[in-house]
Amino acid sequence: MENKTISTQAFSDQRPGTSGLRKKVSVFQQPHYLENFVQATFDALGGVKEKQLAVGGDGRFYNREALQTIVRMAAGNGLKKLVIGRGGILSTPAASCVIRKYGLDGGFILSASHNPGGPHGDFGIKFNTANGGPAPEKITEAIYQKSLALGRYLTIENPDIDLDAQKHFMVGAMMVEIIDPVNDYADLMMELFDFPAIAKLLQEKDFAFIFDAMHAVTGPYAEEIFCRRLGAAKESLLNCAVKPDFGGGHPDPNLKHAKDLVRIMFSAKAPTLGAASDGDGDRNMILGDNFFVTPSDSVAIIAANAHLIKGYRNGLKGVARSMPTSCALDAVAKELDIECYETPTGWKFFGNLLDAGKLTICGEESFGTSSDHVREKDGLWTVLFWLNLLAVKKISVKEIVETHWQHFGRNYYTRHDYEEVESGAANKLVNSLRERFETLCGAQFGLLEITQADDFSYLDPIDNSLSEHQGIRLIFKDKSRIILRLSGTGTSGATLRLYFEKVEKNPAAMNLETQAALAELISLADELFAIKKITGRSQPTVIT
Ligand code: G16
Repeated sequence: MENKTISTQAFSDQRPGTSGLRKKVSVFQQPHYLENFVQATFDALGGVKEKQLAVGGDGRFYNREALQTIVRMAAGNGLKKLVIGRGGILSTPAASCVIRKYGLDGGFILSASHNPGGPHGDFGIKFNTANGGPAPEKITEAIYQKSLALGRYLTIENPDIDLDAQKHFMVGAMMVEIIDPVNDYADLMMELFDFPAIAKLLQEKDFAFIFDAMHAVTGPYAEEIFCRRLGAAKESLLNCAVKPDFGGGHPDPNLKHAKDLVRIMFSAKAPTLGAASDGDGDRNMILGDNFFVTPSDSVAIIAANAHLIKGYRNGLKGVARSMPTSCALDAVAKELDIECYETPTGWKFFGNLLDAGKLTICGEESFGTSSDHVREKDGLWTVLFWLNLLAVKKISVKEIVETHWQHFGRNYYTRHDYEEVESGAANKLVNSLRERFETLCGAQFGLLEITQADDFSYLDPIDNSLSEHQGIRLIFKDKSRIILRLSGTGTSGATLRLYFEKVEKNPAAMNLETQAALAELISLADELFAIKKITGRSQPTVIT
């Protein structure tokens, strides 16, 4: 087994986005592209000699090939030990769990999350640190800087390893351990939730549950947790075979892409709870019988009811949401008399607060919720939380949400995405708004008065790092908000995200259709941002 130093040329486009480096598969298949990023990461860590890392992915196309490359490079760089999920599989929350449980120095997760897979789809790689969470900006920036100057990478000559048997072996001087990708994570879930109560609920005649794994990574996790450990019927699970192209689907658990589940949940014989998860298992969608739970409400309801759930009986240290997420969580924090932190979009921004013991629950509008049990958002954790809550409350999902609104008020909320917009046009739109903050502040449009127009920036209270330009905010006198930002996870052109929120405290006005309730704000945004004129688009691509 010969150590090799391979000469390479730097690529200029390896700056990680909101969550790791995501590109078309064909970009990753270019000679040296993946190798350069992996070497830049090792170099940014100051080398990996004596370190122990994990690696696994969401099973998408190129997962196994990339993993073999990482094995050879890890050995070539002198890594002490590499822990691999059997079959190359580790969901994002399971990777976080494994890194924490075994005290590893970090790990690679091979995933482009909810982006489509297959040879013409997307691939991605992200690095998580020893706390199990996404590398913070100072590390991702260091990786990028290393990638710009890279002239060589280290590897060894070694045949592909067998990824499918659970065992220990050596690759050169590096120890490899292939672990069951599901067990550690499933054990952790059993510590947090009342499995006997959920198992009992699943057997009740008038209760039905359905989970859609969307042919992505949560299939084997769902089979182990819901069927083997909780006794759910096999028929409760949809699309559990992990497929490299996600069965041709788009593994994003929202009303547009989780089609099979949505059809069932919005039918005459809908089950009590329906849920779906994304490519790498960190996102979730929660549906009741003919009812959609908006993710911003889900995290608020989770926080408000956490004291009823085994792992959270001792109360919450604090909560956090990303800036575009609705302020429903803030109302809960106020009543619980705990801090609610507002961070930029990206799970990595919760990491410091979680590590400092300031937070228990956090969530984002982008279908992400989790707690301090790992350092990633966690799709199945959220589904188990809702199952456990239903077992305690014995009312429907809709009743849980409506009771919450009656108590805390309803934050009407929607996100409009304009995908694959020409990048120049998207930047023009954002920049022209930035130039108008002064005139917008104080402007009146009908009954709507803008009291704040700015660009969100975040000073991390733990390490004092400053993150600027994290989204444009128009905040109105009645606390309504319009937020505009560019996505950091797309792979073609730019994705414009517009977020609309209106707070309703009048119990008699809480049952409007969401788009109708927000219609005034939506048409104001059309007018103020000149979306059609600048981008040529008259409709959003996706509404959630
Ligand atoms: C990632 C991040 C999330 C973020 C989401 C959307 O999720 O982990 O924190 O909210 O992207 O980001 P953007 O609006 O920039 O596209 P995932 O599930 O794609 O890893």
